[in-house]
Amino acid sequence: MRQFLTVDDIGDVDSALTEARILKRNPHGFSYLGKNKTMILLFFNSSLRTRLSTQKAARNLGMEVIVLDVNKDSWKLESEYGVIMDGDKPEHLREAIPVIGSYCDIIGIRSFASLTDKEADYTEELINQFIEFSGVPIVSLESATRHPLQAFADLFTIEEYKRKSKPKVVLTWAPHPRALPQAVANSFVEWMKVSDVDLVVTHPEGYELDPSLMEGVKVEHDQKKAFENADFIYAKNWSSFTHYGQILSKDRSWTVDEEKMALTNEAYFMHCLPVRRNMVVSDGVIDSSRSIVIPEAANRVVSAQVVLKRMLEKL
Ligand code: SN0
Repeated sequence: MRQFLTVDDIGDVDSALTEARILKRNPHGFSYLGKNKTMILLFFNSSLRTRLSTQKAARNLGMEVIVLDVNKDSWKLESEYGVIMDGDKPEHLREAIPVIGSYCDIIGIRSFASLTDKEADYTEELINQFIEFSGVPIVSLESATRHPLQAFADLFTIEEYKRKSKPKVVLTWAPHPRALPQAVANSFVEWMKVSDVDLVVTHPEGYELDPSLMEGVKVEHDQKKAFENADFIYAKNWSSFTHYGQILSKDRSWTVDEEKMALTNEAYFMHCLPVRRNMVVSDGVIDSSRSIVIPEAANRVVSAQVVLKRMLEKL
């Protein structure tokens, strides 16, 4: 695997899940694979789970890991081409990317959507430059439009907790004080579409996701109706795709609370975290026995480890 950005990069999902089970049971069984190999993790944005779980996964595989907070610890990087660099950015990505690539065997990158330039975000301008110029395999640690390590961990978690072969999985939009990317929702939809689940997406008008992703996906604008008989409730805020990057609603009647969870088939509650309590989800739901946000986060090590193992095997 030379890149991990979308669900297409993982190939057969069932074999990826089988590998995840093996690695979860035996996390240190392949520590020879990463011997004398180095991974660099580059963060253009904040991270807790991704930063820690990806390091843990790389170390389980025997790799050395270097973490760089680009905005804090490095030169400010210019990304535009053809500009006269007389401003506050001393280094261009065109040099920085191959330099970073020369120090390591795999690069992981987190760089959120700008939410101002839809075209640049949805063509994945930044991560594609890393793919083109770094000379090493690239792992998305959340790019402008995708968060594949999260969605893979989510799918694995659903597999672990499901009580029927084809569970009903509901992705619900929830209110938030800030404009957030669509990446987590996009990846969740993309990974659920290739899995054996009955997926329903619910959101207020104006929060339609990228139509090319939503082809064949059920949308129910009545959140309560969507919750009926659900086996998993996956909550997430995202900003508008059509009115790109805008907050159209902060309506707290969309908050996931006990009353709505009572409509479900004793559904499990999931969220990628970090989560705004009593905006996205009530304390009562996230603190209940139905909440699986902690095991879901723990599975981030597993999804990262499957991806890194496959990359190491192909180096
Ligand atoms: C990011 C997002 O894409 O939604 C990362 C999720 C893994 N979330 C946030 O930036 C939340 C920040 C906040 O203010 O709550």
